[in-house]
Amino acid sequence: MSDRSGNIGMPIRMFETSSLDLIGDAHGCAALLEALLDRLGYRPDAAGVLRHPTRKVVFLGDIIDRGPQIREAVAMVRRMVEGGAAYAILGNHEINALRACRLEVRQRHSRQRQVLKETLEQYARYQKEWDSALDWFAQLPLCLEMAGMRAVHACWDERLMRPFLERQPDGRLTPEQLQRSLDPQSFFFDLVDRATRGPQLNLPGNLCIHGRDGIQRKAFRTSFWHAQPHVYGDVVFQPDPLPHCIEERPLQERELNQLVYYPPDQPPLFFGHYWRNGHPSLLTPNVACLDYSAVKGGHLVAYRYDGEQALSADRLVWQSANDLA
Ligand SMILES: [Mn+2]
Repeated sequence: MSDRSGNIGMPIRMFETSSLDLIGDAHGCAALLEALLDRLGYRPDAAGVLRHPTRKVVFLGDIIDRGPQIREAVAMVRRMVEGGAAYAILGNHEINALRACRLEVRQRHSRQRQVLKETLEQYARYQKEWDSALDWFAQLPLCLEMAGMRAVHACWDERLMRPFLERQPDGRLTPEQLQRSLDPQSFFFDLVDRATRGPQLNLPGNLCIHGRDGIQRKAFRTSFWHAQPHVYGDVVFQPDPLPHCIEERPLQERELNQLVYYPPDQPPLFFGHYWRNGHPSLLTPNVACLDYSAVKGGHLVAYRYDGEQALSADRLVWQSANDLA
């Protein structure tokens, strides 16, 4: 029985383990998620919580939006977290939902509005359930640091994360901090933006990226595990390529200062967010991105972590949308 009596964040039947299965962005793909969990050995208990006898899941955020079964995905993940079978952290899509629905922020980008609209439509006849989901999102942590590893939705920037974790050791944003994260001049804006969206660089001049999704962008997502990047092409980390002429353009001092670096002597770091394609692989021995575009016909990817400080690609497990058909 899960506790519905008010303590929404309170896990029951917790046990300590450093055997964790980290899972990338599910984006409303409940059937795919269930299939992956089954493959990983999670089975429903009497209360319907998917559970493993010795392991727990860490969901890396972006459970909502885009996919066909958003309510089901949220319910499955939430039951696991509340049942002590999993942890979950916030993605930019949950932050976006909280801002729109709780802080009543009108989204500047029609893209964000459009994406959230799909979630709101699926919850349209379940308003109480949506309110309750928002309550639950509001108390999820922005990051996790446990069992010798770190997890965040997009990017771990120690310069922002450490001062935050010193104040909030559980990694949860207070309502005031979430409110303050709307102010682009604030520490909490930088913290939430960096953690859930990752670092970006603006393109020089009037250059634009024409994305496959039909959207033009004036900035690109940057990697944070290269010790000494020299040119734009060294740091671009997104499905859409840079305008051809600037791959070889040297990074300016000012741009180098905007980059983030996660060094190889730090604990293993897991994140999602970046819409990777192809055969799942590690980025470095201590950096793993587990988002392989599951909702766009890619793979839902897990890493089976057992406390090792050097990650191994043979611990990646995935379920592909095509295999379910
Ligand atoms: Mn994301």
